[in-house]
Parts: sequence; structure tokens; C-alpha cells
Amino acid sequence: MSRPLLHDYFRSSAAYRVRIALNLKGVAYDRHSVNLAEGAQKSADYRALNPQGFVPMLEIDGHRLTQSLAIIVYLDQRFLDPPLVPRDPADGAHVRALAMTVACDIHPLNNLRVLKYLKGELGQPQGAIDAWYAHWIHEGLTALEALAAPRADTFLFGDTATIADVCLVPQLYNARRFNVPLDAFPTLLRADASATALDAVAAAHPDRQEQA
Ligand SMILES: N[C@@H](CCC(=O)N[C@@H](CS)C(=O)NCC(=O)O)C(=O)O
Repeated sequence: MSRPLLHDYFRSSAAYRVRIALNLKGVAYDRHSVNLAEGAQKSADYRALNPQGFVPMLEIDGHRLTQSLAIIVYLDQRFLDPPLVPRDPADGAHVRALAMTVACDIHPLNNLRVLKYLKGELGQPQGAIDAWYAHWIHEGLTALEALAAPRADTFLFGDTATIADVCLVPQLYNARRFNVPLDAFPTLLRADASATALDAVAAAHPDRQEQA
């Protein structure tokens, strides 16, 4: 297999998920930084590769994969160990639901293009945008805490990292960056601490990437 190429940006939390998954699977990869702050994701060259104009995008096995959850599931099926989605169908559905609570119900409301639209086209002041950001994180994490707690152990589900933790860690990184209080989420904080103690997860942190 030639080395996969990950198109990402150091601060992109969706790309951060994929870096964690690649590292947990022990897959070495090259990285191409798409500078979101400078709008490189909108360039014709990048859109020719990914018409959606988002990171992450992973070139692997002759494929060009988009959407972080689809990429992570591909990696999970392609590299079996360690499993990121439990093989039991009900457990797998539970863990995917936790991951989707973050990836489908929190993150899209707070991503860069949404915040830019609030500020630009809708003329909202920064205070309102910060309140928007914190509101959707707080509401989403409240639900995630309740969903996860009954079946959590050291991680969000059981005692190994799953796709749920892969999504949780970048979301809490975002929350901390914007000073969203997290004290009400003990299960999430415990899983985050367990995950970030793993070398594979720590190595995916934005501060450890080339920040182009
Ligand atoms: N659902 C997508 C979301 C990807 C996404 O929102 N990426 C952000 C960075 S975290 C992005 O590229 N934003 C560019 C923009 O908003 O212009 C996924 O999970 O991969």
C-alpha cells in the first residue's frame, strides 16, 4: 500500500478525527495542509478534488474519500485492529449514535462557514456568535452525556477507544478553545482523559501538526 495522503488543516476538528483514527490503526500517512483561514478549501484546485470544499479528504488505496465518519468506517473495515466500531450490531449502533451526536448534530452548526455567514451575511455581532457556538455545544454535550453515561466505562463505551471517542476528543478541544464550561459532563471528561492519554490520540492534537 502506498502511503495515504490526508488533506487536512491543523485546527479542523473533522480532520482531527481522521488523524486520531489513522494513528489508532497504526497507519502512517502524509499530510497536505489546506489553509482554511486563507480560504484554500474554496480554490478551484481543491474543489476539483473535493467538490464540497471541506477537509478532511483522504487519498487511500486509489480512492479519494470524503466525510470524516465515512473515512473512519473505511479505515475500520480496511484495518481490523483495534476495532473502532463494536462488531455486535446493537453495540455498534450505540457507538455510532454517540459519534453522530457530535458529528451530525453539534459540529455542523458551529463550523467555519456557518460562523462566517452569521457574521457576514447576517451581520451578527461577535457576542451573539460566541453565544450561538456555546449554546449548540452545551445542548449537544448534555444529550451526549446522558446517552453515553449508562454504558460508559473509562471510554465512552467500554474500556477501549471507539469512533465515539474519536469524535469526542476534537469536540472537547473546540469547546475548550471557546471557553465553554464542561464541568457538567463527567462521563465525557473521563473518556476524553482516557483517550488523550493514548500516544496515538495525543499525536493527532492540533498543536502537534505543522500549522500551515
Ligand atoms: N461532515 C463533514 C464536515 C467537514 C467540515 O465541516 N470541515 C470543516 C473543517 S472542520 C471545513 O472544511 N470547513 C470549511 C469551511 O467551512 O469553509 C465531515 O465530517 O468530514
